Parts: sequence; structure tokens; C-alpha cells
Amino acid sequence: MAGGDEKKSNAGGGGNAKKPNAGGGGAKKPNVSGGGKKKEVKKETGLGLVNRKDENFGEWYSEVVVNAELIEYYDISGCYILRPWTMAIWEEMQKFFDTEIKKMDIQNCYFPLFVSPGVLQKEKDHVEGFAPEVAWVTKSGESELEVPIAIRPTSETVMYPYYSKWIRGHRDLPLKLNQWCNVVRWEFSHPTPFIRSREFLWQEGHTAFATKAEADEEVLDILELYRRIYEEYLAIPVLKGKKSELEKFAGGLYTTSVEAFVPNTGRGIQGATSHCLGQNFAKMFEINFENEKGEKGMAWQNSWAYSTRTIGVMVMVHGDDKGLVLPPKVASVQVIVIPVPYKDADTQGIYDACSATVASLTEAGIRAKADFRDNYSPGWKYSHWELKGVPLRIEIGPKDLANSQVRAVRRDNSAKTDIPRDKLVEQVKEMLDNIQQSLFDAAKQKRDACIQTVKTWDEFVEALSQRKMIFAPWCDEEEVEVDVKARTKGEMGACKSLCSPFDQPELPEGTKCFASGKPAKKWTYWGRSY
Ligand code: 87F
Repeated sequence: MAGGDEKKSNAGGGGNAKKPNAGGGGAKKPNVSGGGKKKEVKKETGLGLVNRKDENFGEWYSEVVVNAELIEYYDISGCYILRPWTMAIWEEMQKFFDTEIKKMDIQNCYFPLFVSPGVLQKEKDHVEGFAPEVAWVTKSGESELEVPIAIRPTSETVMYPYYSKWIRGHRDLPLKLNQWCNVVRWEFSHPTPFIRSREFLWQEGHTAFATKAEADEEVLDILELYRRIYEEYLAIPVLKGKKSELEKFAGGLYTTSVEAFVPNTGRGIQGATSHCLGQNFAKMFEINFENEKGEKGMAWQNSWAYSTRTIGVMVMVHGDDKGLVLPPKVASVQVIVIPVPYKDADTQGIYDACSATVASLTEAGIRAKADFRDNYSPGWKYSHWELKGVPLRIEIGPKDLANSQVRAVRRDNSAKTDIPRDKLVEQVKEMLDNIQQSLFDAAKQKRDACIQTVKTWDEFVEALSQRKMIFAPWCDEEEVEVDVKARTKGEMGACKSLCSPFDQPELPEGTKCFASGKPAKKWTYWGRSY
């Protein structure tokens, strides 16, 4: 789960995690798994997906993540193998974020995976609700451990005892650390690759300041980086805002988040969170310092995270009936070059042109690769790389060779363009930028079409039944949100507040809360969510 703090996960409409689905896609076995009634396998290639995004979203998602070689199912429920195609995407985002946080003087570190029960207990007030999800090591070999050891679900209790030790005077502040790691949360609700898994990768940042003002500023700086990951890298529009009291991280002062939306299921999804913890943890862990005047102060802390959930949102938002669609900025292969030899044409010439094309693109900083495998037809390769979501395909056949050109085919809209060899780099760069922008624009248009502004309860219920994300004036009272949840609880899961955007439209005097009829205090997004 992204941002780390989804308190109770709703059973998700998206992604029915199938049983280990052996033999999904894959280069060597072009056949799609299993039977299935709605089989629509392309004759030539056998690579087509069985499920359609608009008809059977959950099954479609499971099929795409396996057949595109992002993940492989594992024999422990809720755990997935992240294959190189996934890790490459993760690493692109990581490069960006890691560089940006270093500019903010945040340093990387690594704390142990294991937590002693003592410190975990220290935090018991807020851990209580999460306790069932904590996994424990109780044995080594055949002997019971004297004291069981927890596996980190998040690292507050692991790190803060050392913050207490390291922070003494104001010169020790700010302390700004981040770690890239895995965490384990033993979820009981329906697991879904990337979206809800029992082990996932994330970065968790934990910072301590002398003043609240510094902490407040950092919360928003980090949130802006999260917005950029989604919008600039994953081409997914998000809403930036503040969580309600009910939905915030209980251990903190306030929680901000970026919220994405999956039109196919009509569900919001928390993309990442940036919390101001206030002084709550400083109190618990005695993170104190002496200021310039020799007075005692207590540290102000933040924590923030985004996880591999980002990749699941990307698959859900951009994928189509041919498979994955990768935004160029995160694609490990941005351009796939495929030779199209023909009978007695100059095969060697075509292969050389392919190599030269890859060399020119690589030289220009574009991630390009040629598929020279001789045991697959060009048609099979087209489908294979479409399934894997490569943004741009370049085909080179006898005619292209003769005309000193290449043919480029966009993954997002299938548009074909002939590019003269001497304009290759320039035009490919332009096309990749264009694809990145079109993906964002299309996703934003779809998302915006799903946002419904309502003023009354009846309008709200109607919009919810149409799987909308709802924007409504709210009185900002916790009991009212509890009530909204109770009144909307059904098969599809309850509706909750997603966030109150920082960007607030005008709220005319006398506007009433959509749910309670009391005076409204703010505009808030509501919806079913992951
Ligand atoms: C599950 C088990 C035990 C979420 C849990 O969001 C504890 C927890 O504390 C838990 N699930 N959380 C909240 C995590 C808050 C916070 N941690 C650092 C973040 C960002 C990174």
C-alpha cells in the first residue's frame, strides 16, 4: 500500500488475485494461460489477452501483470515475485526521487528488518489497530525463540530509539533520513499484485526538526515530489490534499496525500502519504534537544512514503486490451527495433540498419533495444512488445532500407510514422515526449469525467452508484464521516473521504454539508477506494 498507511483496506474491485498462474506469457511460450470462455487469442501470435479491461477488469489486471512479465505468482498468498520489467520501472522512479531528496539534504540509511517486542509496544496506542497485521518470527530451526521478534511493518519503532540517542542539542537537528526497503504487513483482505501485497518495497523518510514550521514545509515539499512521480513519470493525474481526522495516520498530527483514481472500478487510491507527526513520537521516544538558550525542546517529526503500489496504479490506469502501456519516462525499453526481413531482401542490410538505429538512439540517451531473435516472426514480436507496453516500436524492412527511413508505431494510439534516417533521434525524442503527454492527457480526461460535484445526500448516493469520485461540501465532523461510511456500506465496500484538496474552490456563505445538513467547512473528495 502506498504511502503506507491505509488503515483498513477495502476488498478491492480491481485485480482478482488468481492462484499461482503458471505459464502466463513469456517469450518462450507464446500461449496465454488456461482456458476461459471469452478466449480471444490472436491467431498469428497466440499472445492476446483472454480478458478485456472494460468487461472483466480484475481478471484483466491479473492477466496483464503476469503476461507482461511484471510479476510471477508465488506459493505464499499475497507475495509476488517482482521481475526485471518491474524493477526497471521502480528504479526509474527511484533515481528521480533519490536525487531530489538528496538535494533536500536527506540522507539514505538502512535499519534492521526485525523489531523487538519492547519497542513495538512503546507505540501501542497507534499500533493496536495494526497489531493483527504484524508478522512475527517465533522459531529458529526447531527451537522456539525465547523472545519472538517482529518483522517491520513500518520503521518508526525501529528508528526512533536511535533518534533519541543521536539528537542531543539543536546542532543535531534537523535529522533527515530515508531508507529504501521492504516491509511486511500480513493483510487478510483480498491480495492484489502491487496494490495490496503482504510484502512490498517502499522508501520511508523519517525526519526531525527543531520547529514545526520546518516540518510543515517539508511535508509539502515531499508531497510535491510524490505528485511529480505520478504526473511526470507515471502520467497519472493526482489530487493533493489533506486527510480527514478519521483517515489520517493515527500516530501523527496530520496526513497529506496524493490521490489517484481508477475509472474502471470507480475507486480512489491513495498514491503516497506525507505525514507531520507533530511531537507525538518525540514524547514517546524522548526525542529531546537543548536549544541555543539552553532550554529543553522536543523534536517535530515527519514521515513519508511511496511504494510499489505506484506500479499497480500505472497498470490499471494506462493498460489496454493489448496489455501494458508504459509511459516513456519509466519504460526500461523506450524503443524496440524489429527487423522485418522479406524473402530474398538484403537481410544483413536490414539487421545492420537495426543495429545502427539502436546505436544512434542509445547515443542520444534513449533506451532502445533490437529484437534479433530468429525463432519468432515479426508479427509475434510486435504483439510481445505491445503486451509488455514498450512505448514506441521501430520496424525496418526492405522498403525502409531502400528509402533510408524507419517506420515508427506508437503503443498508445497505434499511429504509424515514417521517419527519415537523418531525422531519427530528433523525431523519436519528440514522439516519446508526445506519448508521455498524451497518456497524461487521456488519463486526466477520463479521471475528470468521473468527478461529480454534489450538494445533497441524494445526489451523492446517485453519483456513488455511477462509480464516481465525488466532490462535496462537508462539515468536517468525524461522526459524520463515520455515518457516511455506515450508510454506504454494501457489497462494494463503504465510501470514505479521500482528501480535502489544498486548492479549495469558493464555499459560498450558507453552504450545507451534503451528509449532515450542518454548515459546510470545506470541499472534500469522497469515494470507494482501494
Ligand atoms: C501495519 C502494522 C503495524 C500502517 C501498519 O505512512 C503498523 C502499521 O504504523 C503502521 N500499517 N502504519 C502506518 C504507517 C505510517 C507511516 N510510516 C512511515 C507512513 C509513512 C512511512
